[in-house]
Amino acid sequence: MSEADLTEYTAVIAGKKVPATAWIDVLDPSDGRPFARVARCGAAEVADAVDAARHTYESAWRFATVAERSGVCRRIAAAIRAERSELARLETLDTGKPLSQSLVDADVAARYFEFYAGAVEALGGETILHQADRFAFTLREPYGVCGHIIPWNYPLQIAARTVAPALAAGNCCVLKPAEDAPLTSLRLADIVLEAGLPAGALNVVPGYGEEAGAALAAHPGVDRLAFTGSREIGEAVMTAAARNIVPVTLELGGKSPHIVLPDADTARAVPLIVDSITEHAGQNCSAGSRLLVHRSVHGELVAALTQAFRALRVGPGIGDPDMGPLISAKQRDRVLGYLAEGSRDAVVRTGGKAPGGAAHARGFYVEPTILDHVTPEHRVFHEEIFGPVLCVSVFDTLDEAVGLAENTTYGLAAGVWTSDVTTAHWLAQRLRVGQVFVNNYSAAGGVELPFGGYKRSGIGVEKGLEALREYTRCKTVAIHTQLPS
Ligand code: TXE
Repeated sequence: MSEADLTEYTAVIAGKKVPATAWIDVLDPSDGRPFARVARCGAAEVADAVDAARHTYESAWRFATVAERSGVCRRIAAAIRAERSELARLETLDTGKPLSQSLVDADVAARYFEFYAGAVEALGGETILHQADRFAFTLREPYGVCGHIIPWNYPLQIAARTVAPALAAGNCCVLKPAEDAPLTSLRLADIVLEAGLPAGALNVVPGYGEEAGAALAAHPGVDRLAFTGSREIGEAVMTAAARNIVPVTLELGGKSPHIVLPDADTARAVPLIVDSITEHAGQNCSAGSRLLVHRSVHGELVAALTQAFRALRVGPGIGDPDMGPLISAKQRDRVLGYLAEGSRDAVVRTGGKAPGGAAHARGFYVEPTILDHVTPEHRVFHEEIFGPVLCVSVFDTLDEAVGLAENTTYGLAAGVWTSDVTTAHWLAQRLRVGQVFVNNYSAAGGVELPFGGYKRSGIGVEKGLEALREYTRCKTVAIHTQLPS
């Protein structure tokens, strides 16, 4: 495809498409070929976007009534639903994920706007009656301008997850999508305008992280930051936030375990464990990437999982296989590096390499892989591989299971598989993770469920009512109520 044939996507600032001065090619992960190009924004465009957000905040959005904000969010949700197929197709071309997963992403994105449309209608402060001569109450006020830096794995879902509560709460936003998958964020910028959001309330500036991303994180006009991505860049964003003394939400991934006890319903567990590590080829912050299994069911469970992994159809996302390619050559090579090391340290039950054959020759594919008998000495036990790689470890006692689960700096999610209710509660309380799923595992599902990491998985909470509160600040007003005597 020549440059002239590539569809072009430009930044959206103050409701207008901004002519680009430089471009980034957008590759189709299923064959590595460019199919579009996107504006390479830098500090100047970010500054314009922050100014636009500030202007709309001060002149319009902060004075919009709750009914107006809620109404716009509902119309955005309806517009996303109306464009569900086209958004999903774009998401699949951009990220490589199977089409049916992208359709779910579009539905979840719509749900975020719907949920926060309703939630903001019920948002209020509290009254604090602490003295007879004083009436005090709290107001929940928007921050003003919020900066959102998002990754490439679930662009549409994560854009909506972070922007919907911010807008509903009365903030204006500058969104920096990942250079590897920016297209649905830019389409979202059009959709919100068509749905009646004031121009400048959501500005989208695509570009490289070290250019547009760093400029947004450091901009003194940003009142609050939200970042989803790698731990290293999370640290950089938090440092930038510290310099401007602004709050930041960080969602930095995980190494989430499934803990399978002898009394688990393994027939129920198998497909959900498979799904949790192969959905979007394991490029999911809350992927169930470790399996901690009781010795008595280890052989049976690993055999069933191996069979299920081998049956997965891997191919271009647009054909809706079970699993698509990884996002980029960089990510594929990173995962293959872990596999080379992991296959020396552990036992490869299935997978372990890039698939051969012409069908997968140009795309960024990795075989769904099970590494068995992984122990805490191995790097693959601790580090986020971000690929379709399940690392299996064996335990004998519950304390040992908790010890293994805790033996990582991450703490995002965990799956617990048991038919004993006391054990389930005991583990749910004991594990230092932000979400515990008992006899199910669906971290993405449920926009209503708060989601935030313990330990180095991040700070702050996304999703649910908690996230709406996080996009508002608390002001206390105290009124003297003593009549003059
Ligand atoms: O992430 P980056 P990468 C993890 C996962 C993956 C690894 C690397 O383990 O293998 O991170 O992925 C922007 N200032 N996760 O390199 O670089 C960047 O443009 C400001 C977990 O793609 O952190 C993009 O928009 N921003 C994860 C976003 O940060 C910067 C999802 C994320 O990119 C920047 C993705 C800078 N200096 C990766 N540099 C999750 N938690 O779901 C980059 N960015």
